[in-house]
Amino acid sequence: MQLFNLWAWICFFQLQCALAFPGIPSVKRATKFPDLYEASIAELQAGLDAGTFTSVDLVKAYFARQNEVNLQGPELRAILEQNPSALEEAAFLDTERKAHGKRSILHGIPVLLKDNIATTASEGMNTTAGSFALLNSIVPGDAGVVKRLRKAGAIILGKANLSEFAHFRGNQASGWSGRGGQSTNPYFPKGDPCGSSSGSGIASAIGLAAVTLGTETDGSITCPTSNNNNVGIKPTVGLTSRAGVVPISQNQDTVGPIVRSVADAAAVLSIIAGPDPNDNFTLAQPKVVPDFTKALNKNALKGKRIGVPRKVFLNDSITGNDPSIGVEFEKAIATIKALGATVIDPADLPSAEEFVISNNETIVLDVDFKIQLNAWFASLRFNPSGVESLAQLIAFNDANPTLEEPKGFEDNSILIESQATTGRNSTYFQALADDHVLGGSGGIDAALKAHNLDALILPAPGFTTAPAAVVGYPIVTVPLGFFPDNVTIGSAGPETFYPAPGIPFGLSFLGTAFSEFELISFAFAYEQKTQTRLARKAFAAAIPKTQLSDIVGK
Ligand SMILES: *[C@@H]1O[C@H](CO)[C@@H](O)[C@H](O)[C@H]1NC(C)=O
Ligand SMILES: *[C@@H]1O[C@H](CO)[C@@H](O)[C@H](O)[C@H]1NC(C)=O
Ligand SMILES: *[C@@H]1O[C@H](CO)[C@@H](O)[C@H](O)[C@H]1NC(C)=O
Ligand SMILES: *[C@@H]1O[C@H](CO)[C@@H](O)[C@H](O)[C@H]1NC(C)=O
Ligand SMILES: *[C@@H]1O[C@H](CO)[C@@H](O)[C@H](O)[C@H]1NC(C)=O
Ligand SMILES: *[C@@H]1O[C@H](CO)[C@@H](O)[C@H](O)[C@H]1NC(C)=O
Ligand SMILES: CC(=O)N[C@H]1CO[C@H](CO)[C@@H](O)[C@@H]1O
Repeated sequence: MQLFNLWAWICFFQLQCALAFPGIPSVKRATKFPDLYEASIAELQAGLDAGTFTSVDLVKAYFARQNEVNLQGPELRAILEQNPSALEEAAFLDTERKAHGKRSILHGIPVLLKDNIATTASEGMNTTAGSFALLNSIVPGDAGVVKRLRKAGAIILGKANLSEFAHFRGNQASGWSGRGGQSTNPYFPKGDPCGSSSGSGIASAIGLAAVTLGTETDGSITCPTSNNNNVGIKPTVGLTSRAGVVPISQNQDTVGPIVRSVADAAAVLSIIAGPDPNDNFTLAQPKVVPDFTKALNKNALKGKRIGVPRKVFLNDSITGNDPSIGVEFEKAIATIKALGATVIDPADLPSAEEFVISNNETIVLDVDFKIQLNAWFASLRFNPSGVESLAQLIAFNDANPTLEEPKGFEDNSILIESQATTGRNSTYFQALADDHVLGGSGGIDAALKAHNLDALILPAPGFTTAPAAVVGYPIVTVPLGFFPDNVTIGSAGPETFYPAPGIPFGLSFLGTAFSEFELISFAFAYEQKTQTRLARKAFAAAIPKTQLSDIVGK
């Protein structure tokens, strides 16, 4: 026994003994280098602190994993750019860690950003929202959330593909951009990754980065989280800064993490949340940013009251959801009861039926997008495409069909609809006020109040993001299940399929403004009990093979 322990201990520090003692060290090797498919921030941080590997090793490993699957093999097209300065940034942060210890739990951790989140041009990456009209443009500087990440010692690993302009371009398949092409799901060949934070969702799913960030206006964090077996947080509008994010609407846009566990999501949100003078909505948040990692309590659902807003949102003939989603959702209700919660079912939103017909959201987004995108173009130091306005963007797309309107991806209808708007007039303000009632006092808040609830739950697919979207409320999404092998394969665009066997779907926890702490705690309790993410892996070709053992010391 003693001998075994001794060798195990030595082998912990010496890779070579994998060869000398093949039986014993295999276990220890696994302990030494976390599997990057699943590795948590805490595991990576432990290895970095112990000196088992460095951030330089991590960046090399993630780049290699990206190269394996991005444009070859399954051609997932999740990554638009690798940060040419990432290795240098990693080396600097490794040296700093050795000399002074770590700045935060994100020190030396590689983070992938959706390509609508700005990074200073001198670092060598573009910020384009996937569009050639913004290629080589010079942004004024880092986005507010990127400033926070850098201050915390995170490494910006690269930019992720997305639905172009965060899916505010036209009737297009999810996950497509002119620059990146069609990104696809790692759980089914040519499966729909959903969007618009498609590349972030794909990359998180199979460990192409330690952490990813996405943005949501209505569904764009929740849906790629759901389709790719991830955990995502769509924060309350105004909790995370949108300064330096290619906009759709100040009333609905929000930035949040897409990662593999609730613990990682809580850690990342704790760092990116907070006020930013460049985004006045963030000045209205509660004075102290909570430490969301304190919400990670396995017993959090005990004694809580959770509502099921069944009307409309769980009606498959309205949502178009495959019945297999409902089957897994009913099991989730049972689990939540078993975890000690009282489930109120139904706990309907009074406004539920309005969401099927209301045009208020479209009015608000169309008006905001034109104003804010024109401001984005005006803010650029330089834009070689010459595009300076939404009108010119439409003209650019039409003039460059090979780049921006290839077969099956020609549509610009949302851009055109937005261009036709004439500013924030009384119709706009009425629609915005109506939205706040539909989502809030006549929607989510009404249901919470009527039944004295702590949160609501819904399957992530469907249009369950709409009530929270229009009022700016938070959503936390965790893995719920996978489409069964006999599901009827559907089409999601010219090149993608949905549903399809093995494609994951999520469970969403919803609440009122700034209820992230509670939602995270409920999601954690459910995640720890079910561990659904671990039940199924990506298809074989979509699982990158490079591990830290291929990099460290090589
Ligand atoms: C943008 O990408 C191009 C390659 O397509 C690269 O040459 C250029 O340096 C990048 N621009 C910025 C501002 O990072
Ligand atoms: C923030 O500023 C914008 C633009 O000046 C304005 O439209 C908006 O009402 C302000 N919002 C808040 C919450 O102060
Ligand atoms: C579901 O929606 C359909 C179509 O609107 C409606 O006819 C049906 O009554 C709804 N089902 C329930 C249970 O509400
Ligand atoms: C906006 O919402 C209100 C309240 O539900 C509704 O009465 C109105 O018809 C909606 N507006 C549009 C244009 O759909
Ligand atoms: C406000 O502008 C929209 C176009 O953006 C137009 O359809 C609507 O009629 C305008 N409302 C008023 C009251 O002028
Ligand atoms: C798939 O199998 C399940 C369970 O065996 C069954 O209930 C369901 O109807 C089947 N679905 C289809 C589309 O055949
Ligand atoms: C890092 C990477 O693989 N980038 C690629 C993303 O997709 C575009 C368009 O296909 C390629 O040009 C990049 O090389």
